[in-house]
Amino acid sequence: MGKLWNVAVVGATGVVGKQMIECLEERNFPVGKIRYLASELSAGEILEFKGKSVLVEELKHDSFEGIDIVLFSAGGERAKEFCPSAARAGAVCIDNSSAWRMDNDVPLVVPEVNAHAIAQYTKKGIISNPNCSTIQMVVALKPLHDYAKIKRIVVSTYQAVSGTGKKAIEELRIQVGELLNGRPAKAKVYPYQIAFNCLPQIDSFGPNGYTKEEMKMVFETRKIMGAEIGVTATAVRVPVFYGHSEAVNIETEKKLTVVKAMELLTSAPGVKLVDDVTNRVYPMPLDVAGQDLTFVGRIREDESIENGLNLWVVADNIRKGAATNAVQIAEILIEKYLK
Ligand code: L14
Repeated sequence: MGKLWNVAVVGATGVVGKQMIECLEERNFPVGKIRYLASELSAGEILEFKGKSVLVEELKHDSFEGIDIVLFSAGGERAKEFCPSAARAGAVCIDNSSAWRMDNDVPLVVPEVNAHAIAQYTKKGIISNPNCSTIQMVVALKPLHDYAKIKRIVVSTYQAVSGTGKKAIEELRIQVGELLNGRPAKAKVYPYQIAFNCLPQIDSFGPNGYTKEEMKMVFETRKIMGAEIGVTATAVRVPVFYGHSEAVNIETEKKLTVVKAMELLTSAPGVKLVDDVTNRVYPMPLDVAGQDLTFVGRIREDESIENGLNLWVVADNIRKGAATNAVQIAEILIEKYLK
């Protein structure tokens, strides 16, 4: 039997934390001891791991003794405070928040795109998991970039409520129920009603008029792809529970035909091409929820410029956009780097 690793899941009771646990189970990650950590509010809950009960403990600075790998999904504030403690205890922290993503000493990793960057984990003992919308976009674009060199990306996102967490999933469910019963919908998590609506705001606005979510796509894409690509984004919340969709327009240096793009995407890691418009076949969030791949369809030439292409990219934001990506990083970490 190979070596077993002691794993802590921080934010274990959250939507992403629970999915991380499920991914560890599904992928048969070689777990020795498992530890579930969460805020004071959730401590005391019992969750399972492979059929055995595990108590959720309160996250503290000394929670990480004897832990090898921490899967962290408890928000930026907690990540800023507790990832360094985990690293000091000798663990490697894979953090899902935006807290460490743009730190020069922290690798920002999508295994299909820049697995080599994992080597940089030694600098701070932290690896960042990118933003959900960024992950699925770079998985789809990397093979196209390697062939034709992408100069510019224009992306619009259609993001599910699950990205915000349990309360937002509940909010959409309750609003739909209330409205169908002729009662008014109350908005608490989002600034406006999300049921039967679209909100052109994800996260807060910055001084340039873009939201933080939009700017994450700009900066994170460049860091992961290791290229000075121009990126401009519009991030929109839609009344979908699971699965982010993206309309992506790229301008390339070299000509990239639809046929060539399809060929590249057919053999690309982590991608599934779902593109047969004569039979009305294209990816949709309802179909991809629960799956780990990034689905691409609606590939067509942008006839308004010389070298342009349009694509439709869909993935499960809680899986590939968060938990699966983090566990994939952990798999490479133990296979190549940890001893
Ligand atoms: O940077 O959908 O990971 O509200 C956190 C908020 C992803 C989107 C991040 C949402 C974001 C999420």
